[in-house]
Amino acid sequence: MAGDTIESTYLQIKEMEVRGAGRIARAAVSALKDYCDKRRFSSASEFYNGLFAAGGRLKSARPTAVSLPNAVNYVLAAARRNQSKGGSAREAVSAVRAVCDDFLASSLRATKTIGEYGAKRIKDGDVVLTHCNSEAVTAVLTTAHAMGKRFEVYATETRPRFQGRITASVLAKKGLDVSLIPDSAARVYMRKVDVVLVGADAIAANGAVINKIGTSQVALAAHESRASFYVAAESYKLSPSTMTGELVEIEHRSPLEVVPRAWLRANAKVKVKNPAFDVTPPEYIDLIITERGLFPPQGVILLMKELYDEPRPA
Ligand code: RI2
Repeated sequence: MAGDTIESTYLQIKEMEVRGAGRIARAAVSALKDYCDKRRFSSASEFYNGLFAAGGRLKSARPTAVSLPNAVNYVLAAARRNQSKGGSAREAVSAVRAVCDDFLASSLRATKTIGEYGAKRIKDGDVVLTHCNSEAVTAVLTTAHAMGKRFEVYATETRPRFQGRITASVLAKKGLDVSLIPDSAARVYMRKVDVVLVGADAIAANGAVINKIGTSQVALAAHESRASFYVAAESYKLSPSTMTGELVEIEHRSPLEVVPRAWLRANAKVKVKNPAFDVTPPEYIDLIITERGLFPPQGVILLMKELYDEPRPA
C-alpha cells in the first residue's frame, strides 16, 4: 500500500470526516499528490505501481459519488499515458504531481464558475429551498447574495447526519436570510418556494440526479407546487459508465447513523435501513448548472459524450 496519507484519506472519506462530492474528489487527489511528494522511488515502475494501488484504494472508499473515481481516474489516466512514454522516476513523479495540481485548481475554479452562472438564476425576492450541504449550491447562493440580491433560504436538516445544519450555519455567517426546517416540513414550505437548488453526487446519462437521500421527495413536492428545480454540479459528477447502461450504486450506511446503539439493542428485531442517496428522475429537473454551461437534464448526454469520448468504467 502506498503510504499513510492514502490510508488516512481513505478512512476520512469512508467515515465522512471529509464529505461532499467535490471535497472527497479533491481529498483523494491531494492524497495522490502527497504520495508523489513524500516518498522516494527507486524506479518509475515502483512509483506507478504504488500510485495505481493508491488510486484503487481511494476509489473504494465510497461507492456513489462519481466525483471520486472520476477525479482519481483523471490522475491515473494521465499517469498511464506518461508511463507509456518511459522516463525516470523523477520525471514520472513531477508529471503526475502537475496533473494533481491541475485537477485541484480546476475543481475550485469550477465551483466558482457554477456560483456565477447559478447566481443569475436567483431573483430578488425569491424563496430558495436546498437539501443537504453542497459547495456548489453554497457558491450559487453566496454569489447571488454578494451581487446584492435579497432572497430567503430554507435549508432542510437532512437526516440522519444533519448536513443541513452546516448549510444553514455557513449561509447565516455570510449574512443570508436562512431558516432550518425538518426534512418532513419541506412540502409545507414548498408553497412559498420559487427555486429548489441541490447539489449532486452523480448524474446519469439520462439526466437523472443522484443526491442525498430525501432529494427526490423534495423534487416531487417542487413539481407539485411548480417550483423550479435546479441542480448545481461540476462536470466531473457526470457518470460515464451510465452511458452504457450501468446503474449508480447507492451507498447504504450504518443503522447507527439513524438510531443509537442502545435503541438498536433494545429493538433487535427492527431492521433499520439507511440509504445515503436517492435518484431524482429527469422529469423533475429543470436545469443542471455546470461550469461548462447550463443544461436541461436531457442535454447532459451531449456534455458527457464530449468529456468521455469512449465509455469508461467509473
Ligand atoms: P458538493 C453530498 O454527499 C451531498 O449529497 C451533496 O448534495 C453532494 O455531496 C454534493 O456536494 P455526502 O458526502 O460536491 O454528504 O456540491 O454524502 O459539495
